[in-house]
Amino acid sequence: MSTAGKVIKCKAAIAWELKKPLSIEEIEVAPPKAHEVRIKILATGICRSDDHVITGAFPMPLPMVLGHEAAGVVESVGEGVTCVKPGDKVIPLFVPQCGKCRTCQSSRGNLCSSNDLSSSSGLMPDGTSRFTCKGKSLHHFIGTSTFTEYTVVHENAVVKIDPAAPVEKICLIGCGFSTGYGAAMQTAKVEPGSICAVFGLGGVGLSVVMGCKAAGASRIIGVDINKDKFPKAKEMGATECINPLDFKKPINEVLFDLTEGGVDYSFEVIGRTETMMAALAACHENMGTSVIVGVPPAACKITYDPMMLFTGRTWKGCIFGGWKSKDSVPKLVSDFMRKKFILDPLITHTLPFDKINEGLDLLRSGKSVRTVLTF
Ligand code: PAD
Ligand code: ZN
Ligand code: ZN
Repeated sequence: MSTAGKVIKCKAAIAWELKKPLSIEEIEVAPPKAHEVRIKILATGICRSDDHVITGAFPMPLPMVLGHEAAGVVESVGEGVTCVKPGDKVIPLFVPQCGKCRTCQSSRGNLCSSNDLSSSSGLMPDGTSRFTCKGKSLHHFIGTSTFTEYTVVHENAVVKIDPAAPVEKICLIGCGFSTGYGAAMQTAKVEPGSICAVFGLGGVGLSVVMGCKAAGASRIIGVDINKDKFPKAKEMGATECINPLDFKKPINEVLFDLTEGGVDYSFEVIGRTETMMAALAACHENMGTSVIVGVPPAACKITYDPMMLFTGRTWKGCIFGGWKSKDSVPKLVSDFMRKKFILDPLITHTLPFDKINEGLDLLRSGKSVRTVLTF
């Protein structure tokens, strides 16, 4: 019996309060309105950005259905949707691409003005929610919400991919992999022979390492306070790894000495102001570029000597690796299918959706790179 046009009752993980485990409950998912798409989620990764909402570092209105790195199949579409149809395999896009706004029209940017990262309303573009639980309305997370069996997204925030792609792997193209790989390839535009430093060797940091390697970097220095992350980083392309806790000197000075004057490209893939500053200071005073990838913690400011930039350093940031999402995600999936890159080493754990809190604990304890939840 078709579910199109009807409310679907299904399981979802709800963040009711800060710093509490997610609660798996039955929710109601309303049918998609005009220009919206209802998706059956098949696999979703757990990203540190989801946990940042739970800790309060990334403030969002609660209660909320988190999750933003997923793959699924279209269950039904609202009026006027032509980009996908029921049965299509898709990836939801937390950075949408409307094709009409100033950023979408420019060849340079990717942060479509219809995104809900900047506004953090927790609602669909029309200002309402499609989720309810026990009579209460639940918020959507950055236009995606994938910790649920069914979700509704705007048509600008979903793209069709190769039906043969394995969902439990390519879900990482929805965030972690693309964010890291793109930070190196798209945002920094790492050149062959460059020296790179990657601060933070989680799922996103390792994807930066992969991007630096693919771009032909000659040295890729991994920096992490958890040395258990080093073997995998080396497997993915890091030429050396260092632990700031092993040195008396600040880590930027260590990197400066190791590279005789600083790296060409540094990436902060942790989300801490101290390491953002250290990554900037670690790059060459004139030719170095530092990219902020880690989500800056709420209400934290950085004070720095403008001489750091005056001498010529470049400081940038990127969301979703700088990729225009609708244009790039299907291509990245095709590149994966053609074995241009691999995702297996990033996936350390696969768990059933019910074990989502176990997956979050694995991330917090540093034991996992990516946990993928299957439904
Ligand atoms: P993760 O927690 O798996 O990895 C972070 C790594 O940093 C871990 O290996 C830690 O051991 C390490 N670390 C922590 N503190 C320090 C320190 N002081 N010095 C050195 N290393 C340290 O997270 P992730 O890879 O899922 O995400 C990394 C960041 O990227 C996080 O802030 C997340 O919110 C952000 C992110 N940004 C985007 C974007 O679009 N910009 C997308 C996805 C994730
Ligand atoms: Zn993410
Ligand atoms: Zn746009």
